[in-house]
Amino acid sequence: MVNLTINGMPVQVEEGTSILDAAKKTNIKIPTLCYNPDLPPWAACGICIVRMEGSPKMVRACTTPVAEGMKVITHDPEIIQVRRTVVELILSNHPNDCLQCPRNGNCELQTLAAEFGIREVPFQNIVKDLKKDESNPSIILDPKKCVRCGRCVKVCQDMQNVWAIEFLGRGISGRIASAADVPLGESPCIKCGQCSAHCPVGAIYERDDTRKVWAALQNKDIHPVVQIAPAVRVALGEEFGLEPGTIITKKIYAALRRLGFKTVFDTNFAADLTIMEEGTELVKRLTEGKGDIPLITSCCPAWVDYLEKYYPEMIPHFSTAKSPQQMMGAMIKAYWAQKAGVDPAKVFSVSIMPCTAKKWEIDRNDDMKSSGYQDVDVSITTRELARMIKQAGIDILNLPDEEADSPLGPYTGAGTIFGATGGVMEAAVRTAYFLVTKKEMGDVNFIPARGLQGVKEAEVDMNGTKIRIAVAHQMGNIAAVLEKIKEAKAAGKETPYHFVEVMACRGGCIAGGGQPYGCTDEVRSKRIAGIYADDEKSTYRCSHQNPFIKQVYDEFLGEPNDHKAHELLHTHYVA
Ligand code: HC1
Ligand code: SF4
Repeated sequence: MVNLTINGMPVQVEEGTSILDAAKKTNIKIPTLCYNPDLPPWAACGICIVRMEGSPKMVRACTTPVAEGMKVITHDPEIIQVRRTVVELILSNHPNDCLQCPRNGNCELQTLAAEFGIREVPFQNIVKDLKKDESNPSIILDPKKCVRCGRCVKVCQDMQNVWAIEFLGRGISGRIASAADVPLGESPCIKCGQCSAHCPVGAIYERDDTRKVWAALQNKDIHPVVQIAPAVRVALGEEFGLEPGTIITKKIYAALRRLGFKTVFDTNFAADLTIMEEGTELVKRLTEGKGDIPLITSCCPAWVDYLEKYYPEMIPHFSTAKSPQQMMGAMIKAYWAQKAGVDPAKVFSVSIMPCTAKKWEIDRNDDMKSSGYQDVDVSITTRELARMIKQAGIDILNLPDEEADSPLGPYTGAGTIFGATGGVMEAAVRTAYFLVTKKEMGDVNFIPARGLQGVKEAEVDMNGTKIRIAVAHQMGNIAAVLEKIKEAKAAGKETPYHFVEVMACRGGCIAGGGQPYGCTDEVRSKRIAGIYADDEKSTYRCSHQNPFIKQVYDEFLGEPNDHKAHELLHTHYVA
């Protein structure tokens, strides 16, 4: 341990701790802009400067480790003036059009300017004439607003291992651009939105589709139907001042009705449906030798895009089951509309997702029109829904609890846990165990699949049938798992896994690119805890136990993986 003082206060921290983190321990916040707890610090912005007692020299708190006997001063008039000048210099290259900016109200630069009390900038305002790139279906790049903090590039290259964006040029003429400066829509971008979730300003943000939704809600000829994804319920509350992980599912249902949706369904129900289809597919591949082992999950669209682009030879391993979003879309127009006597041509189907890639998925290929119509018309993120609720003046936290509509609403705990890394695996194990053994699992908690470790491995014993599984999240962690599978195959060895779950974002969908800003591992853990709390209190915790799942198979689909289910609920992939 290292002993030092910060502003005269003694503090003891582990060796290697940065001054920035040590200060946090004494409840001192040193301002930052380029720093983000998900990423290693790289001292790009210079706002976090501090000095040692009695020394005129200033050092950057994010990259300077503590040392025994250090006497750190984090705030004095000169330090504050230097920080203010750094902010002023950034503002001198910034459009400063806060009122029209998508980050108005939650921009880290705006907050710094407010905290430093900047009233005028003593430097000439020179903003480069750079064009907005709107070629990507999920995210928009506005290089004019870039503050050159480098977070998005680090996220895309280091966390996600995609390398779709980079810095072009140096210093003041540096700018963020897609790799090789092609339009972002033509780049290798997988639409995960992690760059937008980590950008401190409005330089990269989600495409806003709320106007399409408002238009549908105002059209009297249209029947607007909505579904909400598992991870939305434990994060939307943050936009209204609640702690991460607070579950407000029933208030979201109520708010959606007040926005004008006539029917409110829950993607969790479709997650149960996915488990019936994917679990059956797994058991068939294992017991009938139909298809490649391991089976790999395919409900995360950014992951689908990644595999199609980078590992096309692995496509036969993908589950053909559509994602829950798309299964719900198909079921709404092909099944529910008929049952409810609503013309499917007049149904407008909206999904609320934690994810920006879902905007791309709704149009991924013609399988997304399996009902004969566009199965999901618009997908909006949690952040977009929060804005709609605020625009409508809905006091969501004081709404009465309401239920989702039947039969595509009621869900099991297995459906909810899809939102956390390892959740699809755990939900599949609960049902696969039943399909293989014809018995219910005693304790359905499958702990080895849980937690934030990048790759999790385990073995499940299903009455003597041993199934090896792997769970990977955060795209940069995936290659190792895929390479292990490929190596074993090439060497003619036994497969290292039978079933693999992959989610593109760290922590799974709870930390998707469309979730409320400010996601750290602490926030991820709280949201995950919310997901498992929802699971624990569910009446049913296994997808096959959902009475409404049984109903849709009896009334409409037949058996899992049968002809009708294949037509509506499965898809294909292309290299
Ligand atoms: Fe997800 Fe899924 S879990 S992909 O993270 O399989 O987005 O929440 O809706 O479709 O259910 C996202 C979440 C989501 C799908 C489900
Ligand atoms: Fe990279 Fe994901 Fe952003 Fe695309 S959306 S540029 S893949 S971080």
